[in-house]
Formats: sequence, structure tokens, C-alpha cells
Amino acid sequence: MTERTQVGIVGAGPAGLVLSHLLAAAGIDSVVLEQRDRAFVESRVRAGVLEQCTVELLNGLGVTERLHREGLVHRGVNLQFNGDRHRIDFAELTGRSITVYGQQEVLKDLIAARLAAGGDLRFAVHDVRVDGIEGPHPTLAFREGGAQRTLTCDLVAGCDGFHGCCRPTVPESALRTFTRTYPFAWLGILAEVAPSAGELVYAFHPRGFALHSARSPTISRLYLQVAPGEDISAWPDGRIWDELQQRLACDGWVLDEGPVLEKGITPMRSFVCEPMRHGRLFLAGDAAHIVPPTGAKGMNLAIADVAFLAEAIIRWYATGDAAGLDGYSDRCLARVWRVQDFSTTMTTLLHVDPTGDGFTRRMQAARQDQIRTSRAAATALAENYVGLPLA
Ligand code: RFL
Ligand code: PHB
Repeated sequence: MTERTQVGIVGAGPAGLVLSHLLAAAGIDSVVLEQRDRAFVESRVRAGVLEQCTVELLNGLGVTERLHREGLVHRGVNLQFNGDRHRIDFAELTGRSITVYGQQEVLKDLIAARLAAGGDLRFAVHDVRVDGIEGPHPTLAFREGGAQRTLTCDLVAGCDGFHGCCRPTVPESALRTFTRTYPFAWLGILAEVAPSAGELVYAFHPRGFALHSARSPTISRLYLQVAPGEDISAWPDGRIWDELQQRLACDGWVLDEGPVLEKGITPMRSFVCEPMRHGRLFLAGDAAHIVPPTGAKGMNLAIADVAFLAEAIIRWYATGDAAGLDGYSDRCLARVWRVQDFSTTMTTLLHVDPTGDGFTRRMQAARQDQIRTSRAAATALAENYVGLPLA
């Protein structure tokens, strides 16, 4: 069976869902194809920090009633170097703040609102194949409930994450990719215990990096630097808490423990592909770039991409002017590389590099010292952390 839509969107993550909302608000049809079922998408624990710009954009979509009720607004962040905790005051340095609200909660809100408005979101579709991106009528072929279907589109948005099917359809000779892998990974847990700190704590410790974050007044999210090939079975809950206690320790502060609800290991990488467009295929979010999570930027960057993409698509349908579509990749990449730089800087500032020598360690200590003592350095960090304007 063949169907038609204006914009075919592959992937119901933050990028795909926000794009479908922005287009719908301008009266443009889209169909979102997602390989996982709805329950899986709504329960996958990932990011937790929303920049103020991201919250403002979501406000404009009318999907933030619960976010404003349940999200935790943080006006600063703590950086801790060898047990010495130092607060970066976002409100004072930038006048802005961040909101801690789980990515899966954002997705639940986006999905519910889109479906309530009659949006076409298809979950559990299989074998999505993109064809004809160099011509005027790209298609998405897929299997849905045993039936083979084809969707003819004007444009395709590849919002299908790092392992998706869209980027590989671009001829290799048309893409340049840039990759950096790190000699460590993150072990993350979700724990049933009230957060022990009112704001995030990023800790550098000789045993490795640790991060204390939150999800709600009763749920904490914590991370530990581990070796890249580490097996989760080597990390019973007791070992995780013991390591967190050592790395996050700070005079006069107590880290409360609770039952571990979920745990997993995430590799760390940086990746950028250029350009983010080929013919009528537009890549957005993790499909085009990955940043290490230390800057809390991946979801925010994915949403910034589709804000730019929606603007370009709306202009094209309204006036026939393709300048926005033509400039999409350059506009996104300028931001992507700024965020890549920030995320990499935060990563090297806070992790123990097992491949580093004494020189590396001393440079890192000097950088940490600068952040503790220079208002200019703290302001630069704060400006990047709360997020660049959507320019
Ligand atoms: P997603 O969220 O990966 O969504 C892509 C969707 O596409 C589907 N898909 C397909 N569908 C159909 N056919 C195919 N062939 C498909 N292949 C894939 C997938 O099932 C999925 O539903 O990409 P998107 O939308 O670009 O969003 C990116 C963000 O999810 C990601 O950057 C963040 O989670 C990164 N991240 C963080 N970002 C932040 O902004 N702040 C944070 O605090 C933050 N912390 C994190 C993070 C990521 C982490 N992990 C687990 C990687 C912390 C961690 C631990
Ligand atoms: C999270 O709460 O999951 C989180 C917070 C900050 C980060 C990464 C993840 O840098």
C-alpha cells in the first residue's frame, strides 16, 4: 500500500517528535516511523538536563504543564575537584537556569499531545528503508503489522539516532565523518532515594569521575567513570555505592543510598558527520552527531537541530524559497562544533585519563584551578552549560 505525506520522519526520539510538533503547528503533515514500541520509547532512561531554550521551545508547543509541575529548576551546578566543592552560579553569571526532567518524561508528554491532536505516529514498524533521496519524491518503505507499506514524501528527516538507517543511505563519498573515542565509559544508576544535593555535583577524583544528578524529589540519578569494556555484572550495587561514596565525598556532606532501580553502561564518543543533508534527506540529532554526556547536551542539540529544520521547511512550503533548507547543515554544524568543544572540554576536565601522563594530569589540575579562581572561566562554563541562544 502506498501513502503520502509531506515530511517523512524516521525515529520518535526528541528530534523526531519535536519536529512533528513544530511542523503540525504550521499546518504541515508528517508521519513518524519508530521501530520500537511506545512503552519502550517511554521508559528508556537517558538524558535529564534541559537548557532554558529547550524549555522555552517546548513551552511554545504546549507540552510543558507536567514539566513545570515536576521538573526541578537548578540555578547552579557544583564542580568538585579532589573533595573540594565549588558552585557555579548560573543565575548570577548568566541570568539563566536549567531544568532537570527526564528525557523519557519529555517523550511521554510529546507523544501524548501529538496523538491527542490526531498526529500520525507509528510505533513498532520494521525494516524502514529510505529511497530516492536524490530525486523529488523520496520514499520510506517499511513493514507494519505484517503489511508492507510505502510512504511517498517531499522531504525525509533522519531523526533515527546514531545507529539508524538514514545516514547509511547517503553515499559514502558525500559524507565526511569525524570521530573521537574516549578511554572510559559511564556506568549510570537510577536509585530510589531523595537526591542528596539540591544541584548536580560533577566530581573529579583520583579514582575517576562521578556525577550526582536527580530525577524527582524521591529518585536520584548517579554516574561513575568505568573502563570502556566493563561488564555490568562486575558491579553489584554495593560496589557502585562504595565507589560513589569515595568519589563524591566532601566534608560535611552525606550521600544517601537507596535501592538501585536500573543500571547500565554507556560508551563515550564524539562523532560529527558533514554535511547534515543529502538531497531531500535531512539528518538531525544523534543521527548526525554524538557528544560525550559530560556537558548534558545531546538532547538539547537534537532539539536545536529540528528547530532550525522546521523553520527551513516552513519557509520552503510557504514561499518556495529553499535558502533555509540549503543553509540548514551549515547553521546546525556551527552550533554542533561549539557544543562538541564544550562537551569535550568538560570531559577532559573531569575524567581520569588512564592513557594520560604526568603532563596531562598537571594541565588538567591547572584548568580546574582556573575554574575555581577565575570568574571569567566560570562564566564561560556557565554560558555553555545553560545553552547557547537558538541563533
Ligand atoms: P534518539 O533519542 O536516539 O532517538 C532515535 C529514535 O529512532 C529510532 N530508530 C529507528 N526508527 C525506525 N527505523 C530505524 N531504522 C531506527 N533506528 C533507530 C530509535 O528507536 C529512537 O527511538 O535520538 P535523538 O532524537 O537525536 O535524541 C538524542 C538524545 O536521545 C541523546 O542525545 C541524549 O539522550 C544524550 N544524553 C543527554 N543529552 C542531554 O541533552 N542532556 C543530558 O543530560 C544527557 N545525558 C545522554 C545523557 C545520553 C546518555 N546515554 C544513555 C547515551 C546521559 C546518557 C547516559
Ligand atoms: C542526567 O541527569 O542524566 C545527567 C545530568 C548531567 C549530565 C549527564 C546526565 O551531564
